[in-house]
Amino acid sequence: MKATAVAHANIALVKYWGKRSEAAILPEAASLSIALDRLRTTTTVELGPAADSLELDGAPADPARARAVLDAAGIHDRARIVSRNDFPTGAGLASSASGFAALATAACAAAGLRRTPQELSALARRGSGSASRSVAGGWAVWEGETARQVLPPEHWDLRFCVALCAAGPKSTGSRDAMRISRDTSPYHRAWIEQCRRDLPRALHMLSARDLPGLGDLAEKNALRMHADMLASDPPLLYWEPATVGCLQALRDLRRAGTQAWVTIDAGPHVVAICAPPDAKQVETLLRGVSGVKDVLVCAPAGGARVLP
Ligand code: 2P0
Repeated sequence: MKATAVAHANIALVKYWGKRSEAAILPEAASLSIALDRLRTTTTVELGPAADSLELDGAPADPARARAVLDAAGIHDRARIVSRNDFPTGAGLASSASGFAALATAACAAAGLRRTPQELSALARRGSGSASRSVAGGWAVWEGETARQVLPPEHWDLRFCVALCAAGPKSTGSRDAMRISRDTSPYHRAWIEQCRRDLPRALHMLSARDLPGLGDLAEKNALRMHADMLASDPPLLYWEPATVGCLQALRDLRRAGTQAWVTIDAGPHVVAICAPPDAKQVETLLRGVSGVKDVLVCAPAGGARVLP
């Protein structure tokens, strides 16, 4: 009645920003991501206590969303859940993706339920949409109810340099923010149509390991998502001065001949995408940008798994 699982956060190159069903957490458009090795969550689930409890990095937290995942799995025993992130917490890094992926995987193992990766992905989605992609790991596509690994992490050894551009948690959570964009942004339909055009092109470039092609597509996809956010009412501005500093530094680096592109999630942090030989140069550059607190250099990782 007790099991531990690990899962990695992921960064999307074609983003998920908009739901066609809020109740079921179904995306309007399919998305593509890569799991990141240094952004890892370890979660232990023990079934049988008198009440649900959740401990996140040593502090008590609300277990309501975790309960939604357990209910969807048909697990009605109460659960003691202990979750730990290997990366700075409260920094606005995507810990819900790795967290719910590890939770769904550990909970089913604790209950003795044998679930396919597709089924686990659909379960994790009930906690957080992007968690469906962290169950799959590697290069993952989330479409509809589940995500699947389209290529393994070994397919392409890239580096993802995560520049931490602010200390605290973000102002508006993704769930509320996505609803605001869908309901108020005049660009939202165009954004969703852009994602539908971007995904097949991104998959083609991924399979060909075309870094300039995929990097350029991912950067434009992220900036267009932020255009949709900025056009929302109230406007969703996630950037800090350091975010813009990183964007400009990388643009200048690229003009000087180094191949590096940028993506940004619903937060201030900048993720630079580059080939392994360029990672040191990119890391050093980002560390020199005013306001950058740290840089985590990540490689592709696999999916969620139960620890022995
Ligand atoms: C993504 N994000 O594709 C996009 C890009 C943020 C920006 O998935 O409401 O925490 O739980 O499904 O998964 C963050 O949203 O939102 C996210 P819910 P989630 O990675």
